[in-house]
Amino acid sequence: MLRERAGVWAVLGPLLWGCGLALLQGGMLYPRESRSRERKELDGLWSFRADFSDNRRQGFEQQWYRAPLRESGPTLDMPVPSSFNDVGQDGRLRSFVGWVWYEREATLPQRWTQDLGTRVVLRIGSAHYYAIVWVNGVHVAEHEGGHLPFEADISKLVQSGPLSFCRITIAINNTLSPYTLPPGTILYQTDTSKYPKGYFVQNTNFDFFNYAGLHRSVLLYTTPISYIDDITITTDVDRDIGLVNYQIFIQGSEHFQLEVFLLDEDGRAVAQGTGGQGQLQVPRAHLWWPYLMHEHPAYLYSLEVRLTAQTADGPVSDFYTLPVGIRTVAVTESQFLINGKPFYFHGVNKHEDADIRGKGFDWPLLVKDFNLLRWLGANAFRTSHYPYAEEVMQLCDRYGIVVIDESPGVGIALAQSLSNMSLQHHLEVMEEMVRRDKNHPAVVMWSVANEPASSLKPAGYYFKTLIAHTKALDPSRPVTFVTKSSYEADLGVPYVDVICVNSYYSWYHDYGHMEVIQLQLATQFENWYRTYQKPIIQSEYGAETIAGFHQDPPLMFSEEYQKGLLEQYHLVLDQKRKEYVVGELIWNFADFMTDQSPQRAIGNRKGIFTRQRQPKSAAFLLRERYWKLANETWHHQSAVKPQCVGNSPFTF
Ligand code: BDP
Repeated sequence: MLRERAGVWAVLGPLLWGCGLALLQGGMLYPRESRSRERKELDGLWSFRADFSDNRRQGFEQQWYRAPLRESGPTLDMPVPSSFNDVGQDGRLRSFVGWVWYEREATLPQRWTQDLGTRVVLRIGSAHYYAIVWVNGVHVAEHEGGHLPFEADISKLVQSGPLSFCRITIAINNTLSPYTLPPGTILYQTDTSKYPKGYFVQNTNFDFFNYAGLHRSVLLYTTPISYIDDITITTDVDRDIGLVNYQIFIQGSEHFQLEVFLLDEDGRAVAQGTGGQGQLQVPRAHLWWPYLMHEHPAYLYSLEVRLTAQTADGPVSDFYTLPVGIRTVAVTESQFLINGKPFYFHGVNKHEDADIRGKGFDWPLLVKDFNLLRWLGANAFRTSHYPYAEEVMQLCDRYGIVVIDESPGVGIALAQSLSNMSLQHHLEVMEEMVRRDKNHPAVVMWSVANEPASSLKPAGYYFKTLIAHTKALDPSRPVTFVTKSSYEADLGVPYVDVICVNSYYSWYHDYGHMEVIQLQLATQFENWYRTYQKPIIQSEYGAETIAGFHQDPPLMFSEEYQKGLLEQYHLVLDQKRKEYVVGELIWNFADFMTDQSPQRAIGNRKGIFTRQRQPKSAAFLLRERYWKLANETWHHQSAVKPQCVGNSPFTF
């Protein structure tokens, strides 16, 4: 079997993949407008074609990027951002594996094409999975992996001729290999009595649909040619003084001055500094507190960075403003501390997933989800099982929703996917992820993987190296991965700061027998804690539930069974959270799409909300629980405590 797979890769590999990745360089600041920066979103309809040729290489053989896509064959209208899978009526496209081609023309403001002091950057928020980008037929970027942004400086191309528009072509391949994140395998079926010639399927070991396409905005933005390339913020607190450590990287000039101002929410400067690095001190600082932990959660200052650089053509200025939350995070033997106070994660696991758009970013959906989270009294979520859109992280900062930020390290099931080649890619993905999300106060912990085969022999070295690397990239946050292995067999958990455990008692085991949950769950916690003396989060638990199915006494798949199962978990969580359990995250916030299988009735139905975001009975149960927990963990001096009243998320 393994040999067969390797053989497949020898054939498909060169056919499907481009050249290697460049080493990670520079910053990946979110593109914000400022006095010196403009942005232009390219959302909307793009031209699209899937390459259905047998080897999926026709697009390269015929160089579809050289001329407008419509000239090399028929095209479809494809919305961006969106997955391409569910918008059409062609079943072949839904399950397509291989290269798809996107193209769009953008008209540029004259200043962008004529002012040589302007730097024009093309930024792709997420292309799943491998992307190659051309502008006016010229190769400008290549990127491996969905979920994370990448950029290309296209100034020279757009400033070299009389054209006021540019043609952007993006070829994307959703093929997964044992060495990608997430991993997958292509299985060729060669028995011609059962399968047509050349028949293959893509298999994965993760439980969500492998949606693909341009999932987030593609945009153009400008900076001056000397510009603020990256900012790194860490914060600390000394009595009532907030400490903001900053480090700023500049590109395009070696001679420059930097000024930084920290503004409070009323726009008043509360501290200022100069130079590329330093510490700002904020007396009587407003700390960034999680939602439901403080009367004024999620206080955000603004760090205004002003650059004046000397260039051959004279002085150049660049301005960038970054939201900053002052807070601390620490882990003890049995507690997770935010600003020195014990924090209990009561929240959810999510997916980027919805009808029609698949994993495509969508503002109404995002706002609805945050309204539901606050209605629920959830103070946290995990970005299961990949980094979410930057706009999601920004809302978490603004609302005080705490995030366990997870990498796409999901479905690592084969020994091959724990090889050095996989590890190397995983280290690079962690670099990209930390680089993108390091400044979000809402992010309190990195999760490097979900349910890997952590009891296989190579897992020890793999996770030791991966976690050490992540800590070196960001010494200010704890690191974990989510396990489903047993406490005796797991070779990665020795290296984590917090143990995150998934378990599905009375669902995947002893199904139908809720009476075993309390004993099995208590044993699970006791074994892990006795072995490691580290705080534990129940990072997944839940039951498949078809909204509207009712059975009393409860039967599996009914709303009553989901509620009953949750209640059994809560009894044990209520004992153990007095000791060392520091959180509970339900699986899942909402129903979501998966591959087809006899276990999945049009997707995974473990949501407490349907895929259309309507509540099942369990949502009301959790809502009552989360608001009660919020009340218990309220740290503010004021006597006013959070209450869950009516439908308002703001009930103070
Ligand atoms: C867990 C996985 C999650 C699945 C869930 C389930 O982490 O991705 O969707 O099981 O089976 O093991 O519902």
